[in-house]
Amino acid sequence: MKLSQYFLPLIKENPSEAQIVSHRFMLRAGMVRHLSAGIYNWLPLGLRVLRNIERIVREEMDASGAQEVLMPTLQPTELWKESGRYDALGKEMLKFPDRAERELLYSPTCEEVITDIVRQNIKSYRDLPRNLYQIQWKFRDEIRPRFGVMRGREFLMKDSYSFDLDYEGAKKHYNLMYDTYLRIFARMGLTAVPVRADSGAIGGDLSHEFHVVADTGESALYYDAAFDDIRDGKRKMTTEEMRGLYAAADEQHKPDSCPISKEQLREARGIEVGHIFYLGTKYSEALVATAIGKGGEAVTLEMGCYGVGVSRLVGAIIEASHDENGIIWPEAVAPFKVGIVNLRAGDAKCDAMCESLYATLQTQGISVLYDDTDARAGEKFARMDLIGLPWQVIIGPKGAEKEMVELKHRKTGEKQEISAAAAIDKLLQSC
Ligand code: P5A
Repeated sequence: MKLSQYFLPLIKENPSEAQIVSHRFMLRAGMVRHLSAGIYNWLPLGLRVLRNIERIVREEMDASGAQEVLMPTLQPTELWKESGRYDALGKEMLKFPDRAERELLYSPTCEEVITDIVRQNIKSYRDLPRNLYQIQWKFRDEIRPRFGVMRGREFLMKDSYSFDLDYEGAKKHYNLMYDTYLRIFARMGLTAVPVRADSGAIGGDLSHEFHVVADTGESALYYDAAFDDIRDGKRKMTTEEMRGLYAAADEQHKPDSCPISKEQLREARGIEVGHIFYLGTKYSEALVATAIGKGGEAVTLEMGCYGVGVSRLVGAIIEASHDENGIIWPEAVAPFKVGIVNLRAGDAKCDAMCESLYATLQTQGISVLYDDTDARAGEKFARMDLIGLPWQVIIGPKGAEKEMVELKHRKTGEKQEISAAAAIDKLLQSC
């Protein structure tokens, strides 16, 4: 993509409405625009990141054996009367009548709808177990939407729901999702701390929240210092080992009975990017979702549900990875892998070298944003740093004479003067 053609409305000053760094940078970098309280437009750069996050979630969910479905954003409220949750979420539920005065609800979550699908279409133990997921917009009329996409009213969630014949099956699904979530977040460059948590209005008696440690997080966390070592690359652990580490949300942490020493315990703020629940038969009993078991008897299905905050992750990743100049995208979610900066657009040598590099990288499947505008060098550097692409290739008239470029790594700030050919090799290896 050429920057001269790209819809990338940048903002120079810090927007006054943004209290935290991710919100500030998302507005300044032209990723999103505010439409109404807790409701955002996604512009091209932001949407590319959102889609990358979706792709990672989808790949890992598919690899776990889950199958993708798509449920509507609108639901009839009758199902919520059946489940007994019609009043449970209070004013967070956005309800409204259609022209026939039937009440609809903009989906805040889908336990009822998925249980309805399963009760109508799964009849026997032969059709089980199943784990069905979707990536779909939700609406919760939060009293205090804030921090941009982090606590929105409309937000994108991956939600999945597992159905099993017995507790052992449900527990297996729960553990599988736990491991899958650690993998999903690791692929995004995040170490998420899984903490024991309350189940709230979703229900069930076992749940874990997955948190990204950040000062701007809305929750208090208590956890084993080993998680910090894993994040900092000082230590490697399997998910099995991680599951054995102590970690609890505020309401679950009891200082008197905490199993690890004060020295080993860390207290920090966290952003909740995922939440998994063992539900038991709460919904299957109310909505009568049963299947015929091996002995011919009707079995009420055991359920679990598992959420990832897809749009929240965009903000959470920025909170975890930035400096004073802007965003530092982990490679896997970066909107483009490489930015080419032409320091003298209009100069025949510079233009030719940039165009050739741009074409070569794209042919190799590497996404590139090419700054072909005639802005000043300082402005070009500042905006490349702000939008945070992992690699910058800077081409100016002096270097172009010798077929040399400057390759800058956004994360480390490391710069090297190398030949265009060597830069291509390096980018092919690392992207
Ligand atoms: C799990 C899947 C559920 O809704 N039902 C279906 C369960 N869980 S949850 O914890 O309430 O939400 C799952 C994840 O969605 C994100 N999230 C939000 N993101 C942005 N703005 C919001 N207002 C918001 N509310 C929830 C969180 O990441 C949460 O873990």
